[in-house]
This record gives sequence, structure tokens and C-alpha cells, in this order.
Amino acid sequence: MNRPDGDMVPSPDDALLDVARPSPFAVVGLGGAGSDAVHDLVGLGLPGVRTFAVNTDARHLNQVRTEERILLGQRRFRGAGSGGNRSGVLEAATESGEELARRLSKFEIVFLLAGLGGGTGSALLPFFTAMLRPTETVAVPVAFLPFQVELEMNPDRRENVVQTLAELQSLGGLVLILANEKLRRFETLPLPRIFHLRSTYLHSLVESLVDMVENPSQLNVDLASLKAHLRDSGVSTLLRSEHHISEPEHLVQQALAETMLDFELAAAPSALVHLDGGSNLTLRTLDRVLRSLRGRLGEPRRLLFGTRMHPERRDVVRMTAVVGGLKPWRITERPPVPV
Ligand SMILES: Nc1nc2c(ncn2[C@@H]2O[C@H](COP(=O)(O)OP(=O)(O)OP(=O)(O)O)[C@@H](O)[C@H]2O)c(=O)[nH]1
Ligand SMILES: [Mg+2]
Repeated sequence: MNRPDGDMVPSPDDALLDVARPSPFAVVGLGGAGSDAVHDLVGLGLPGVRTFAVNTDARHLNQVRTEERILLGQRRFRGAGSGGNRSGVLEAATESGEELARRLSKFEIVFLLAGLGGGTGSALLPFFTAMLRPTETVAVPVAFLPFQVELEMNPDRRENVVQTLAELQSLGGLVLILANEKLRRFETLPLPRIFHLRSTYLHSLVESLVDMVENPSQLNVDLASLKAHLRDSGVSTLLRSEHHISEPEHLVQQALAETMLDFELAAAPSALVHLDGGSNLTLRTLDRVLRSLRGRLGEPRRLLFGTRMHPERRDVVRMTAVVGGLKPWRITERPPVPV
């Protein structure tokens, strides 16, 4: 067996050590929306990934199925949520969040998920990202932007989002942005179902990155390369699509038509591309996908790719990609809609 560091594993003892190695990945939900998202990911299956939920709302926390649940600011908020009190949550995090940040810094890659606009997730997303930036750990902050109607009709909430996004982008490094507004194409579905669809995007991402380094069966990507790539990705968004293997270009076309953010590139993009397919997934398919992506986005500044074959998948290929190097993202300030 070939390990990611290239060493051969000569004896069963070493192999055992390898299996016992703690997971390099953690996923942390912050606030209500972030915790709901991790709950969904756990339901969709994330073997070998440590999961956490952090909230000021005890009732919500109790409903979340993560390995660890952490109630923050118990003295100040009495487990009742912060009610949009971003500065109060930040004070609570400054008092007691360091211990969790220290624990998270033991992982190699930590996904931090939060919906912007409330108090808890909006305070904790930049807080933990900033705590992890100077460490060896790569923090992947994932910010869900509220629906446009929430921004238009609630100036306080909009201000909160503007400020949180600016803070996240000013920290430098990777910030993955997904806009709830892009889920409007499913607007006839019930809201929990819509949020669950977004979770399937995130699930594909986490699963792909775990596959890239933990199951290096087809194309080897080692953990160090993945970390370096992510660190250098800047403002990013997520692409995902599934299509028949006979039309690899359509995968790219569909993913770009259904992005989770309307974006513009600041310069040449960085791209991390993963394909999941059946046993007929060939290098030729990957080549066509990468060429098509280059045709649509331009020559990438940095490119990392991986594939995984699942015998049960047959002819449908799934593409999951992180496109980085986007222009800093700002909230468009439209006048509030009269009621
Ligand atoms: N996935 C998901 N997103 C939600 C949900 N409720 C709200 N959102 C979105 O997430 C944003 C932030 O809301 P919450 O996550 O509830 O806020 P919070 O971080 O818990 O903050 P406080 O409750 O104010 O302490 C909202 O603007 C919504 O767009 C939900 O139940 N699930
Ligand atoms: Mg809440």
C-alpha cells in the first residue's frame, strides 16, 4: 500500500498504526444554520470525520446529531440563543472559545459552517477562522448568505452580514461563500428540504476531500498538497453537478449554470476538481472536464484534481469543484421593499 507521504508500509504493525491514526478532518457547525448543516452531513454519512456543533441555543443544540455539542456563553445567554447579539457572542467566545480553538488546531483541515445574519454563527465564524489562521490547521470557513429578502427587509441583519463578510475576507486565505438566494430555484419545496439540498453540496465537498487524501486509490493527492492548495484559494465557491459520462462538458456547463454564488474572477482562478464515477471513469473523461473548465474560466493559476471509482455508480459522474480567486464579495444594498 502506498501512503500519502510516499513511504511503503512494510509490516502489519505499521498498517495497524495507519488505521488508528486520528482523522485529519473536522466539521464544525456554528449557530443554528451551521449546526443544522452539520446535522445533515452526519445524516448523509461522513465516516472518519469528527463533527461538532457550537451554539448559544441549548434547545437547538439538543436536536443536533453531532459527536460533540458545545453550549457557548451559558452565563450570558442562559442557553436561550443570542437573539442576534453578535458582539455579546464575540465576548463570550473571547472568554471561553480558546479551549475549543486549541482542540480544533489538532486537526489538519477544519470546515467551519455558519449562516450569516444572526448573532452566534456570524460572531463565531470569523472568530474561529482567525484563531486557526496562524496554526498549521487549514480553516475552511463556509458562509451561507441569507436570502435577499432577509437582507432587503432587515437593515440590521444586512449590516451584520456586510460586516461579517468583510471581516472574513480581510482575514485573507480561503473563504467559501454560498448564497441562499441561489436556492430560490427550488422555491416550491419546503424550506428544510431546500437547506438539505445545499447540505448535499457540502457533503460532496467534504467527501471528495476525504477521498483525495484518505483513499488515494486512483490519483494521489497528499494532505500537504491539499492544504497548500486550500490555503491559497482565497474567496471561493462550490460547484457541483451530476451527468451521464458520455457528455463530460455538460457537467461543467451545468455546474456553472447552478453555482451557489454569482461570481466574477479577480484573476486566474484556482480550481480543485473531483470526479466520482463508475468503473468506466477514464482519464479521458477527466481530461475533457478539465479542458472544458479551462475553456469557461481561463487557465487556472493552481489546479488540483482527483477521481474516485464507485462500482455501484455506473454511468453517472459527479463533479465537485472549488473555484477560488474570486473578486471580494459584497452585499448589494438595495432599498428596503415597502410593505
Ligand atoms: N440551514 C439553515 N439555515 C437557516 C435556518 N434558519 C435560518 N437560516 C439562515 O441562517 C441565517 C442565520 O440564522 P441562524 O443560524 O438561526 O442564527 P444564529 O447564528 O443561530 O444566531 P442567533 O440565533 O442570533 O444567536 C439566517 O439569516 C437564514 O438565512 C435553518 O434552520 N437552517
Ligand atoms: Mg440561533
